[in-house]
Amino acid sequence: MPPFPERVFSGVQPTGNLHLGNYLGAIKKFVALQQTHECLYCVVDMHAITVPLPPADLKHNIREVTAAFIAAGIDPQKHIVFNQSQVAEHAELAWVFNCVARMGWLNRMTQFKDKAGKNSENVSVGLFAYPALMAADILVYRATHVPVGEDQKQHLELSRDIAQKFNNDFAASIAANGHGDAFFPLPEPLIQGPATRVMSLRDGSKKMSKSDASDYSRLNLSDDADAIAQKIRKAKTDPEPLPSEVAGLAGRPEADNLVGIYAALKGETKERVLAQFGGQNFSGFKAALVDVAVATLDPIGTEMKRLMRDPGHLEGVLNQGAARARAIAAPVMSAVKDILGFVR
Ligand code: AQP
Repeated sequence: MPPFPERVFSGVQPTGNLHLGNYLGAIKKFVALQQTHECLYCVVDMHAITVPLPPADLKHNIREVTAAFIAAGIDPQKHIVFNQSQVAEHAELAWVFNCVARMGWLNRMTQFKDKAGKNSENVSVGLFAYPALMAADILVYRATHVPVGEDQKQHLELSRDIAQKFNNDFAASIAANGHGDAFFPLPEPLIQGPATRVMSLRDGSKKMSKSDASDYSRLNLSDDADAIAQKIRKAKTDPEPLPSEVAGLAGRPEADNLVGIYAALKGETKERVLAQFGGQNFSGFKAALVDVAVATLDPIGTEMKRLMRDPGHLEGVLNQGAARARAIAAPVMSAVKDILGFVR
């Protein structure tokens, strides 16, 4: 396989209620990677319509994710910030990948099973095919690195499988068209740190999620300082004091979650957090957690609200980003068509 130049791609769905899990699992890493990589950050609006979403909400949410990216520290001048539906090559390559991916592969996706639940006959075909579109999002830029939360690990593995199968199935044509022995890189997930899977504040066995009916289950990026403090104070815990070592968090999912959140917000390890707070009860620890959560989230929320008052500016960012994204995606898609044997 040729050495593909390093390029980062990741996306966030505009499905409302952006939360601390999205921030720690993804957006915070997006910001850091800007220092070392060429990055594309995408508001994946075509993924958002795999479930019913009123058009006015979708429009608001697209602007809100864009605002969150910028407020968190993504620089849309240096890197590319855009929405997926403005770059038609995502959908074009997704169709090709629908024809490369196998039913059995998609049938194994746990996120589809979780989201479809008992209703699998009645959900959209798009929800089932979602991981093939995600593979296209990444590979239409031949991106090599993808920062995501733990919940996306299986989808990333599927993206690698699709890239590998395309490279194998069309090996002769890839070589004949001058692309050597592989056309797509096998993208690497970037999933590290103490908060790759932030859990609900109400139930340490459930992922913090936009769609949880309880607003107390998550810290929204748009929450003000009072809401953050109240939600952390009410967060579920257990009666024991905090342990002094990470091993002592086993079987204590709520304690583990809060320690992981604190560590991620402070840029520390869980070991160091427990060296400081081990033996203390939750009330003191929660007060410290409120301070660090407010210090991180309140400025982001305030800046998001300011940016949301100027939708024209946000749309300008997306339009400009889409033009730059298209300039990368179009030649890749043309090459894919040649490799497949389409006449153009
Ligand atoms: N709880 C989480 N902990 C760590 N990372 C998380 N991510 C999501 N939830 C957590 C990461 O955030 C990025 C964007 O996620 P998404 O919007 O594309 O989709 P999602 O994973 O479906 O997010 P939600 O919040 O859980 O939404 P619903 O409720 O609709 O299912 C991804 O990198 C994801 O890993």
